Amino acid sequence: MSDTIFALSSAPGRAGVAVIRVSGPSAGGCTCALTGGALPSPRTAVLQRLRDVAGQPIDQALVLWFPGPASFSGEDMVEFHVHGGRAIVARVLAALSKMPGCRPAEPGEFTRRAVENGKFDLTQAEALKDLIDAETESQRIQALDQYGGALSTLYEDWRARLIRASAWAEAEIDFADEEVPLDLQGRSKAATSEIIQEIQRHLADSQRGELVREGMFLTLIGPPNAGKSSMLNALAKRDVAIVAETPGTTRDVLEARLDLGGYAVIVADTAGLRDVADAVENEGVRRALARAESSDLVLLLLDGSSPEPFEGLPSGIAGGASLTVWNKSDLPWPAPRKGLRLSLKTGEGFEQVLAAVEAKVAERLDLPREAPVLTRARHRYALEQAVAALKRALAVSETELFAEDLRLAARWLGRITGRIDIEELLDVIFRDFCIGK
Ligand SMILES: Nc1nc2c(ncn2[C@@H]2O[C@H](COP(=O)(O)OP(=O)(O)OP(=O)(O)O)[C@@H](O)[C@H]2O)c(=O)[nH]1
Ligand SMILES: [Mg+2]
Repeated sequence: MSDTIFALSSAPGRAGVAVIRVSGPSAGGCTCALTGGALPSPRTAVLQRLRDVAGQPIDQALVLWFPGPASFSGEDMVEFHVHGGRAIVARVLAALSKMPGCRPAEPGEFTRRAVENGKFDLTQAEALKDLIDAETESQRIQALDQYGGALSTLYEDWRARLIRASAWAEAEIDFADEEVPLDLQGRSKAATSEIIQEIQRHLADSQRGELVREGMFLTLIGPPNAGKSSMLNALAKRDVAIVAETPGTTRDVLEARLDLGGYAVIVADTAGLRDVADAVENEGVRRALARAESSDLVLLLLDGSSPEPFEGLPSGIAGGASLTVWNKSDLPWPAPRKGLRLSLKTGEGFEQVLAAVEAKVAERLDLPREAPVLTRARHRYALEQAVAALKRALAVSETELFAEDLRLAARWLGRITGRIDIEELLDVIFRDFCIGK
């Protein structure tokens, strides 16, 4: 019999309400012990006074009883909604820890039990963590879609079709000496090619799902004093970077995680590009270029009032700048400029620049609504392995080897949803699954 686990499920700290959850065989016993009465009706909120073992009142609480298996974890569960004071929460947790068979939950343990009890699969457990972590609309929508089973359905469908195709191939081995009525081998190969194409289409998504989930990188780059740090502060609506008249103020890469048009974007401010003798500033320039090279978008910010021509971005930055913006439109400009006009001093043009940045982000990340997208490197790796096995299968002539490679590919797909090798995967996935800590 498993332990009964408990934890504060709402964020720690002072709040109007705090939710403490208990899951396991003693959840009902804990409820009766704390309330001093019978179990409430299932799934009905009941206001009850909680008392400790000595009979001292702790708080008035809403008690919700969820008998298994119709609960989040699949086990008997109870939720205590207490007033969210630290002393109250500490007292309830202390009372629970004294109950026989009860112990504090490990991070992610409620969800882990839900997976083990078949309430949902691994992609849904990952989506639950993404939902809790979602900071932007796109992350929320994507996570909710995955939590609803969009990826599970897709991967399980491929897996089921592969298992069927390998069964066809094996049937042909069994019937080797007899007349096989249908071209099973041919059907099996056709199904395999079709699945390869579908997985490859799913893989060729420019990593949009992963970028939505993890955030995409936007780098501000340009000559010293152009206003890059002012731009970061304006986008972040707070003082992230030091702004000063001295060219060469910024030397490190500074970043802020922002919500731009509903997407998570990590915006980096960098050192102004110029050739100098100063070793520290040179290192700053090297880092600026390295960051721009590895970014998804590059915003080139130039000083429109400066008479010195900008030599252009080094060729290392593939694709060049995604956007060119000329700052300091409040000052006289020596020549007309090609690109967006902006004054970070007066705010003129800022809305247009913001809209242009958001449009670039959306263009890169806008997700096709019809098909679920790949959201994790773990899934990508398994899908690539599956495709490799399927391609090998099509290249061999022996039916046994063909069927074996198909089963191997099905195994890789099963690893994504957790149909196989579940124990090993659970450890990896739930290690950092931790709410409010
Ligand atoms: N007149 C005017 N001054 C601006 C504008 N934007 C920024 N500045 C000023 O330009 C100077 C440089 O701004 P920063 O934001 O530090 O420029 P930077 O590109 O980060 O400079 P480095 O870190 O040295 O590369 C500061 O004195 C700002 O106040 C603008 O639109 N108009
Ligand atoms: Mg700066």
